[in-house]
Amino acid sequence: MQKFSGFVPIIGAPNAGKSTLLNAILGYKLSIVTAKPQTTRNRINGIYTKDNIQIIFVDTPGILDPKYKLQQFMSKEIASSVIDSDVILLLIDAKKYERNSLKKMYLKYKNELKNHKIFCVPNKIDLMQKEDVLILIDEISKNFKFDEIVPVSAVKAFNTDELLKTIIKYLPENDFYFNNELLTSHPEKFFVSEIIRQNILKLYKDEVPFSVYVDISEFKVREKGKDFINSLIIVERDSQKSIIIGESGKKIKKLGELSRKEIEDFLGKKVFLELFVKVRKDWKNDDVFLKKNFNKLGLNAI
Ligand SMILES: Nc1nc2c(ncn2[C@@H]2O[C@H](COP(=O)(O)OP(=O)(O)OP(=O)(O)O)[C@@H](O)[C@H]2O)c(=O)[nH]1
Ligand SMILES: [Mg+2]
Repeated sequence: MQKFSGFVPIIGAPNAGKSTLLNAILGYKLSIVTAKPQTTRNRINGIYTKDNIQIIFVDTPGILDPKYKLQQFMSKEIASSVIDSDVILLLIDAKKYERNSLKKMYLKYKNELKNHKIFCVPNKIDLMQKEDVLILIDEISKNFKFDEIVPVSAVKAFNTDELLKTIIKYLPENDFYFNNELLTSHPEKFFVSEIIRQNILKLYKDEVPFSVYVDISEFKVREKGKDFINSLIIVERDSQKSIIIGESGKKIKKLGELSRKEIEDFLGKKVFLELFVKVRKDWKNDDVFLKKNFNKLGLNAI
């Protein structure tokens, strides 16, 4: 049987719903989602395989003008995910549509990637009246030359089947890149660190979650008994270390309990989770630190 396969990055402004869309299509909570912008920091691939079709969706960090080195690394993750892609999904928050901000992203990617197919995917249409969605589609089609416009609601998985069908029409004939059963090519360790980071985003306020890097320093799989996971929560300043730990260690205990349960659900087995907090001054601007950590997780594997 002929096989069709390709890479489909999901790009767009922070908080547009890119990770939610990836999870909705896969039917699995792979990528972390929070109400806060700049949740996703790396490109994360989710593999959809059905019959003779394999689509490697790539969730990406939100598009922004980098203000510090971590954001530069995040932007590089977007650039490297679009370069070898087949169809690009430019996701927008339909409720917050502004012609000029779409134009900025559209021109950037349209000019850089002349031979790529680009779809516009207005998301969050569950928050809109049907007539307003039609007006929006009309506005976008009059002002831009996207290959397709497919509105969706990622949260309700509404019209995501239509989106899949439309992507499939554009897929090149190609052998599968990955084994049929694989849901992602990233290591488990990466998702374990993301689960902890998601809970940090939920439990702590203000800039604290954005000053945190979660490193899995040890992950021992044990045949008998629980897996052993040691995680380092790296912060930028001493004051943030005390906030993460909380009064008499209460806060970090809660973080550990919540994360352990979710890691156990994800891995399908019991784990022993140890959390430590360490200060690395201004790691968000530390080239050596960022290079080492962005490469370490094997995220450049695809
Ligand atoms: N009502 C509604 N909310 C949505 C929809 N899709 C996503 N959201 C919400 O929007 C917020 C951001 O979702 P994410 O999936 O984390 O957005 P993202 O684009 O991955 O964000 P970054 O990783 O920060 O760039 C979350 O609170 C989601 O629940 C949708 O279709 N409808
Ligand atoms: Mg995201």
